[in-house]
Amino acid sequence: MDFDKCYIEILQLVKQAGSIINEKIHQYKDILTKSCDIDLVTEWDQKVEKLLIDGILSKYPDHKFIGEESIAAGEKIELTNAPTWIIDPIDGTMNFVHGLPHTCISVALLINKTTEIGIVYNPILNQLFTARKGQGAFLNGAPIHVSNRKELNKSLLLVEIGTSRDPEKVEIILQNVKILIPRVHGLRSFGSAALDICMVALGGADAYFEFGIHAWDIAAGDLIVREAGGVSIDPAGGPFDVMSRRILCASSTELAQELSKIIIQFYPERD
Ligand code: LIP
Repeated sequence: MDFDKCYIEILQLVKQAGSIINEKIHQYKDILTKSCDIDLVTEWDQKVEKLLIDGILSKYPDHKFIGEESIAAGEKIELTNAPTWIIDPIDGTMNFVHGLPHTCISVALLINKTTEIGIVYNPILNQLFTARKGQGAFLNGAPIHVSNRKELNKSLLLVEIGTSRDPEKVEIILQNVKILIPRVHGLRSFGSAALDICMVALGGADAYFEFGIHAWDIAAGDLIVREAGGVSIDPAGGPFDVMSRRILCASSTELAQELSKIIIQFYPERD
């Protein structure tokens, strides 16, 4: 497979998809719900995903997909060794619905379960984060690097509330906020896992963790943060598993491990 060619093709498709998001973010949208009444989806999530999948299939008819909206529509989730595109057409859908310009497209290509290409694109703020395995991470073509911070007490952390209102999960989120407030410089919550990870890759935040996210929210970001010199692990300290619905990424192994030891864990049901 010609990765250079494939990378250029997917970038073109992502830019095309981005112009739809740019055009629609401040317009009226038909809103549907998924797992609960605040798990939102718009017609544009579905249309952007279709544009990306149709575009990829026209060049690579045997490639597989794990796409947020196709899965919501009942397709099976299966990560095999085959070339697989993991796609979130709009990550930060709630932000998109409200017109908050912190929303993005997230696309990753995995082959033999290893991520080769990761792209996260916020078309509203014109932030294109890209990475290819072994080639570094970039924002709009310029190399980016994590902060290298090692100490939790000097760190700025990203945490998310998410859309689950399961009382046990909500309680764990609140307890973790309580545990962390006295131990860190600050906590922030932007509403997009993919962009949170890119902020760690950029060195603008030092760590991010979340329970209950999906492969499509984190697959591209995982490669971007690692190529920027950071780490992704399981929030309990073990190896990262893109299908586990859990992630902790940080600017250094020391920070990731320190954080993993003090947070209360939550294990969501797997997809
Ligand atoms: C969102 C994630 C975010 C999480 C939300 C939601 P979506 O993805 O990026 O981190 O807190 O619950 O899952 O649904 O906008 O693609």
